[in-house]
Amino acid sequence: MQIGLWGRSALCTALMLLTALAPANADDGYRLWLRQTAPTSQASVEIKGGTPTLALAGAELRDILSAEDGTVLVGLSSDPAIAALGLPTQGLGDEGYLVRAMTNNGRKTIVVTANAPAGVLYGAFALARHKATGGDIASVNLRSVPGVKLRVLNHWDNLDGHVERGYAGQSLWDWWTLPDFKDPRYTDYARANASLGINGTVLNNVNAKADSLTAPYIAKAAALADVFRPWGIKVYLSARFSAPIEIGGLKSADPRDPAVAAWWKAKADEIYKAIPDFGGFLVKANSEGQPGPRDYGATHADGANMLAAAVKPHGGIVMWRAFVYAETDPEDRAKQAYTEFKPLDGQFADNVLVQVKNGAIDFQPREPFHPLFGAMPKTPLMLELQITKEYLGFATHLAYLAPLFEEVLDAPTGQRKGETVASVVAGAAEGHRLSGIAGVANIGRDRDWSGSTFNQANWYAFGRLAWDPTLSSEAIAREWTAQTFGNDTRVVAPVVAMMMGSREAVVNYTGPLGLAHLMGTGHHYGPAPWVSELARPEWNPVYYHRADKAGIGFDRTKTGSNAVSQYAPSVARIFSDPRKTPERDLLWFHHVPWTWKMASGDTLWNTLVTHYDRGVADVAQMGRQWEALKPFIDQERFAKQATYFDIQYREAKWWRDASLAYWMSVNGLSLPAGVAAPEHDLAWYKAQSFPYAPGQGK
Ligand code: GCW
Repeated sequence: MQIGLWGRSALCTALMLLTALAPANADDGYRLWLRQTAPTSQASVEIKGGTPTLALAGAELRDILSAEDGTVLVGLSSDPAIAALGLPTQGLGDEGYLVRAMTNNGRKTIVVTANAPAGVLYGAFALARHKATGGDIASVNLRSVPGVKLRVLNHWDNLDGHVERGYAGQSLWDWWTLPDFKDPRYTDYARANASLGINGTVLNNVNAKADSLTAPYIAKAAALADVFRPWGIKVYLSARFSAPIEIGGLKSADPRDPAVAAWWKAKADEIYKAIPDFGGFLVKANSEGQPGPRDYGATHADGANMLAAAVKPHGGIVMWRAFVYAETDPEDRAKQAYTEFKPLDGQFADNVLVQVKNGAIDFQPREPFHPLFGAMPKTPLMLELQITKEYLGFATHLAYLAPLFEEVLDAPTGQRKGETVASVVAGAAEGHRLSGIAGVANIGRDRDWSGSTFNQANWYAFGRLAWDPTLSSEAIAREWTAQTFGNDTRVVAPVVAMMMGSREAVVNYTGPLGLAHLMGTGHHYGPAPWVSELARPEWNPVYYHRADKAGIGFDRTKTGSNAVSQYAPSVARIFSDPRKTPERDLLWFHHVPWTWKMASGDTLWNTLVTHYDRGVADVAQMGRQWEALKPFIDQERFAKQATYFDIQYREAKWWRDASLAYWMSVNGLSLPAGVAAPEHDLAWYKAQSFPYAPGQGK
């Protein structure tokens, strides 16, 4: 369309007017939790040393500290000016930091220091967080060392831009315009991660294409690595195990074949030429149709070690996933990873980590901790968490995941005295050199990065817990809220309360009391506990809940699959006994009658109904709490979230109604007096279909 001169200026005036009328506090969420506005008078920041990372640290501090805060001294602990101060920098390692206010030559000074540049950057962000959460600058004294070495995002991003289980738009990586165009968002992404201490990112989906390992894609990954490097972030790639066949022209990918090993070695050399600090490979092998060493009768250790040898000369590592369940194995799916991997303990090369999901099935709203934690003491186990909400309401539902992460980290393994999943993962319990936590990212091209403001909190919480697995989910919620919505207790207290109850609400309306895997086929959106006709038994929700006229739940005790025997005896004893098993996990481990008496004295059936109702009521309550916050939240983020609560309420009710309609069709029971009947009959719920639901695998 042609716009004439007059038309254009009228349009400009109209636009200017519109801008002037728009609420001054509109906010699209792009800035995440990094929202501090520059001070009117900047502090004097002295950077000792010339690395790009130190310069970034200095720039962050200039943006947040004002002249009254004094002089800021930024640099490595080895710098003579800083060494002369005699600060306790021993034990900070490569990434820990020290931030301290002191008087130096009679001048008020804040020192931000570490043994290596990345630590200084983390110190700068820690100071920013301290300030934004109301901390005093004049007396600041912060010291922290990360509890876990590899703090890595896993992007399930395909090369065509589709993100598997992604609910925040297309992939952030525009592979087509890389390596030439380095979208400024790549820098903003790196900065956000660095602010949390995330130090690695796996760029492509674990359901990998071999193309990622071809020369053009290595060049693209190298361009991203160049952007991320100054922010302390290493790039990793998911490797397709059959790549030697697909792009190498070999006949086999057998890890014991010297030609295959030589191909990977040459490939690693090629990658390291382009990306000298390349982190290494992540591998999903022999799982859900992916190729792997088992195709050749070799073990997972054979496969991992062959790749580990290829990256070892360059200091690289291999993250080998334990998420396996065979297409032909009739064993309880919850047992298969342990069965396969436990015997391999001690056989992995010293630059391999085995990456284990938090629970034994698949990122359900609640799962007991994975029995492999504590059971492979000779192998560093990397914890894999899912930040994207595949099973917790996609982009729209508010489900703050830190309580879920915390629940697994705090779980005692029972294997050794005082040992928890966190201490296994941190490597401390078993004395490992390597340690790691991975999070399946919830980041995409959506303007607000994660599909909703509250989803940003899950990215944030992942990063904070990966740095310090002992942090409490509530403390993290508080600091995130203060930085995201402003440090006003009238906002922080109610928002934190909403967040803290939100995951349990999702558990209650989707699968209370240990139920799991009841979602729709393929897209995983919405309830479908009735599904029973899929080819493999463990694809069907009925496999997981085992509801019949008499009762409900999966018997994983001696009388059933005996999955409980994979836990340490002290833990197994608890899970074997339905009276000792925490009620939240009851139906995960036990098949019990509908009339089973719960601790409250009420029946299982009535209790189940109460949980569904509580889940829906909690969502309604969150919606009301949010409404009350309207005066304090900018219009744009407020309105989007208010709509999302409407969606969540509708869907929570749908989960409850569909589930109850189905359970009643199985048990023939009626609802307790006063409980609302499902809105539709079961046939209606079964008839719903969602062909274009986002995030599906393809
Ligand atoms: O959670 C399931 C997902 C798959 C995913 C798989 C995995 C990347 O539904 O989409 O594939 O787990 O973790 O490998």
